[in-house]
Amino acid sequence: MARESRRVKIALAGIPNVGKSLIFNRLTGGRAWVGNWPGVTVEKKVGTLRVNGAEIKVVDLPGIYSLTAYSVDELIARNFIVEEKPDVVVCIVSAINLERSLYLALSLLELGVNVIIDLNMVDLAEKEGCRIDYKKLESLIGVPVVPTVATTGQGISRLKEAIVKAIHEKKVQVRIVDYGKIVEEAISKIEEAIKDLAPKLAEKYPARWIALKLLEGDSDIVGKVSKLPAGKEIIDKANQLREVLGKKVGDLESYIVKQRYERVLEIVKAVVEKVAVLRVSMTDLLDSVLTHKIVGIPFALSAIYLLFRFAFEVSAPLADLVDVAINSYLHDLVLGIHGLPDWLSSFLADGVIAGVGAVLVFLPVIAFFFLGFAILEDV
Ligand SMILES: Nc1nc2c(ncn2[C@@H]2O[C@H](COP(=O)(O)OP(=O)(O)OP(=O)(O)O)[C@@H](O)[C@H]2O)c(=O)[nH]1
Ligand SMILES: [Mg+2]
Repeated sequence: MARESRRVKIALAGIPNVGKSLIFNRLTGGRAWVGNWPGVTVEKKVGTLRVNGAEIKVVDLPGIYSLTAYSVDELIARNFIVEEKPDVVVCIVSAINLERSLYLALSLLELGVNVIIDLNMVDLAEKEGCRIDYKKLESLIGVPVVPTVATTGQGISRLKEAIVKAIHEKKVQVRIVDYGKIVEEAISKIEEAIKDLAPKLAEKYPARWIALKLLEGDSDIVGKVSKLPAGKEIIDKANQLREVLGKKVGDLESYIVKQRYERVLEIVKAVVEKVAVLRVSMTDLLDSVLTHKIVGIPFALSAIYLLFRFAFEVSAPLADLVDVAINSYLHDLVLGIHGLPDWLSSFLADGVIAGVGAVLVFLPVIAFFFLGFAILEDV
């Protein structure tokens, strides 16, 4: 009876900046109780999702990258999941940071969580020329995947439906990563010891997860197991195996992280499709018309015509000035010099000055022509 009256509860998990707050608001209508997680000053937000007449408690977990014991936020998230056992954890995955997001998703699955994936920011991924085959992702990790755009609300109603469905159809995928034969054998041995010697612990956590954490040397879990009556036996066994494995694969914690990451990369490679970005700018459009081998001809002829008109018309006052200065003023000045023989003044005025003047008159035209040409070239 008590179990039946227990309020259904879901949690939102995700790496920082994945759109968790926006999704929380979209699910709860933005109304939230805000406080702190017990004993720490990390903000805790709780709201209510109302769907199909049901009221579901929504808890916002801190933004985290994995579920280690190294950070307070990660410990908060995993302790909440283990102690409070939310019916569903919505893991918000960033479509533009799939690797880090999926690392967290796999860590949640290994913890035996009933996960659904909210593949958020699909709009940004598409803009970057990246499409994610979410159906394939779904089949590879064995849990539902719902694409969303938190900023516009796209996909949110399907996310709500998926949450309701997942509450009734628990899917667990603790063996999502294969750690290789020798490590898997060690995991199985520790798992058996846990199930035999600490059955209560195995009810709370998946035994495989505890085994993994003992092999990784997770301080929180080592501490918890040590406190149990049969804890020492389990820890001794794990340490023995750690030592043997350490000689074969090197540092076990790094090895385990690396294997998990390789699985993530395998999944990412299988689901990400790079698509050409169709981003036609105004410049591209104009270029394609203006440089077309047939359509471009009238544009080229018009441009040359305008260039000539620009050169002649803009330079006309300057050319006139040069003409007046040389062909009239200078010409008359030389002719007016007293004492010069007629043949010499005529040679200078009508020959040298008129000749140079005829060329100089064109100088402004040429200068403006090149100016116009330079402008055209830059455009
Ligand atoms: N284009 C686009 N932007 C998004 C989407 N989801 C979130 N954002 C933007 O991403 C930024 C982070 O969103 P938040 O909701 O604050 O993310 P968060 O996970 O709560 O971030 P932290 O609490 O800081 O870790 C904001 O600027 C959002 O507008 C999405 O689907 N599409
Ligand atoms: Mg936030």
